Amino acid sequence: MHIGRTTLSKFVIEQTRGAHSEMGALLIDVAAAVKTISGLVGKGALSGFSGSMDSTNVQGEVQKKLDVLTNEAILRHCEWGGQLAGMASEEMDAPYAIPAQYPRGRYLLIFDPLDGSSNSDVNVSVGTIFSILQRSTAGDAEAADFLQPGAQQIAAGYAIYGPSTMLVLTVGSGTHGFTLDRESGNFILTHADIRVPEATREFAINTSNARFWEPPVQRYVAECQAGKTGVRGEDFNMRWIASMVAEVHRILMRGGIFMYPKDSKDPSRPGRLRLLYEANPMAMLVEQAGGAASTGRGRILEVVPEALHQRVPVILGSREEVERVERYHHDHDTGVDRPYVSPLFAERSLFRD
Ligand code: AFP
Repeated sequence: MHIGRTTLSKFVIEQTRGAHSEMGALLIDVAAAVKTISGLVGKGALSGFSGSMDSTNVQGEVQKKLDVLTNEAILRHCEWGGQLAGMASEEMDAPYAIPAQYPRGRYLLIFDPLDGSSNSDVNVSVGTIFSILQRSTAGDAEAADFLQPGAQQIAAGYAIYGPSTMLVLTVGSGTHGFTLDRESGNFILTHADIRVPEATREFAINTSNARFWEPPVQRYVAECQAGKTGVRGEDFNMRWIASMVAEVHRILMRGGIFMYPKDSKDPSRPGRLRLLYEANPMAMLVEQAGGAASTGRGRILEVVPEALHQRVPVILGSREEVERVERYHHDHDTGVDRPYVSPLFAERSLFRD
């Protein structure tokens, strides 16, 4: 029993009173969608929805049945309330227009309905990520309306479907975690004002891409791997779940750094993760918890988006480590990390052939 404890509904109504009270109602609908998805994902193989569809999404990725179903769940739960001008998602090429029979509002909801979905077939944690922006006027949203820097987000959050289901949320005043009480169906505030530890000895990166990374990331990871024997003088630990939600959740709980940096694997992509519905909401949550989120060359929240499904390098987590990786990028870009070569030796001369 949780009588007297703060429910998500109570929290959002209190936090959004005034200028954003309509957004409070929207967040309650998002939470209802999350409960539906939690039920679906929690059934595992019993749901009959494991495996892939015959379709691909706009990024050319094969869609899982659960990608499509969870996308539908969010659309249906959130389209009717009159708070939204439109929705956009990883699973839809273009923004979703609110059906004619429902009123329109000024908010924009953009989401990844099932992040890490390749993990769902192997019973590893997955999640939902969402971001809320606003339009200056009510009416139907176009793709251009979503192209706002992350610093303009009004709210952001994720749900993690792990051993327990949690919803982690920011409305711009701290990052707060709610745990789903499966008996009462309520999200209960269990992690108020989460703070990311500033220093860490744990990093997360897909090291199979090491040969494609830029030198600053190779330098940082090599130093972590060298541990006590290297310049850091301390041993590090490494984790990789391949589910950004699970990775960010661990970092919010106990610190660490997560990197999906720029690489040369596919030169048409500046990174793997999507700016508007993966990087931006996570960056806002991490910054609101006292951490940092960077592309390596600047704050993620200041990137000006050019396309709905744009990708971006992501380096986020404990502030000291993110700043170190940024410094290594700066060293590289300014040549500080390269040994000085005398012009005498740089040219064909007596000393070189
Ligand atoms: P999916 O949602 O397509 O499974 O992708 C998950 C993800 O976007 C992110 O959650 C992970 O951090 C990252 O991809 C994992 O990528 P790799 O498979 O390249 O490690």
